Amino acid sequence: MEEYRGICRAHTNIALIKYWGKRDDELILPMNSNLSLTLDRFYSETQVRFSKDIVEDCFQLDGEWQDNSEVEKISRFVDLFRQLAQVDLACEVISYNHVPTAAGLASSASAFAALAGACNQALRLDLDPLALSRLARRGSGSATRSIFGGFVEWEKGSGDHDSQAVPFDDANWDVGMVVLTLNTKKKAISSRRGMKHTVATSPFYQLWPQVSEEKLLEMKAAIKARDLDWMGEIAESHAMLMHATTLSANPAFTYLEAESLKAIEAVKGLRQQGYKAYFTMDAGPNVKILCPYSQSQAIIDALAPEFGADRLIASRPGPGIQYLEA
Ligand code: 2P0
Repeated sequence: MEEYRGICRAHTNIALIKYWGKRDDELILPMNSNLSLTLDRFYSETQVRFSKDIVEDCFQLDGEWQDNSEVEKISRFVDLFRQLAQVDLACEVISYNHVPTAAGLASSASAFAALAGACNQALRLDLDPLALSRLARRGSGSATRSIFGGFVEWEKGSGDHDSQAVPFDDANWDVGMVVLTLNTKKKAISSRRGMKHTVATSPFYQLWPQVSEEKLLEMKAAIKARDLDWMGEIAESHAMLMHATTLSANPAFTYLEAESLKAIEAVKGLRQQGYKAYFTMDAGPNVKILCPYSQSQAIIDALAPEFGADRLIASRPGPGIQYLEA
């Protein structure tokens, strides 16, 4: 019987220099190069099976079969791999997100990176990691970076052929993140929609590509110097630049909530107590704290009285994708 299987694990990542805005919606080409840290604590595991037995594409996530609109997204993505392999079989995708629901982290980065890896293995495409990151990009921009571990740069490139992630630093030193979850509800404005609206309507957005490239260069120097204070200052500044573009969109919107602002103040308070702790925020209200991993438990202990210990999760840097036995 003609059947191909693959199974792959990919970890999520948090950007220190944000991806915000596309120059090509179809190919998912970003306006600016960006940089993230892959996290060990949160990952997706995805199994794909192509077989004549399967009548039509289907997709199960965390034990639940998904509806047509979700299956369609997966099908379109898997088509890229079917075309490369010249295979015309339907597939079954079974995926688990090992992201505590309470973490409130988006999982599209780890999800599409894991599915890309699983398809690569199943269809014996033998794609190298750079080629795989270009394909993961077509599922979700942030998935581009989840192919690799440690600090990863997504080079915006000049087109589909070179808009890809490259590993920048293995992060094999005392660095990590604490995720502070403030709200786990599905966000009202998806990243995809939020960035599109911002690019189209914010007069501040024209500054974004240039400023981001400058901050990226500085961030790379700070990482190479392993200077966490310098990294943290750039990360905070760049995150707020992103949120300023949403506040200046028309109509304006924001992902910040009242508790996010409290958390930002609390992180600044930690610094006054001598911790190396710096915040970043993405397309949601949750706050991620960049810190030396060795300080993460003390930071959790310090924030727990105000925010609750069950809403604080520490992570070390994580690895790139892992092929698991099919
Ligand atoms: C990032 N975000 O660099 C930025 C910062 C959110 C804020 O990448 O439309 O889910 O699928 O490419 O990758 C989230 O956006 O968007 C994201 P699509 P994606 O992490």
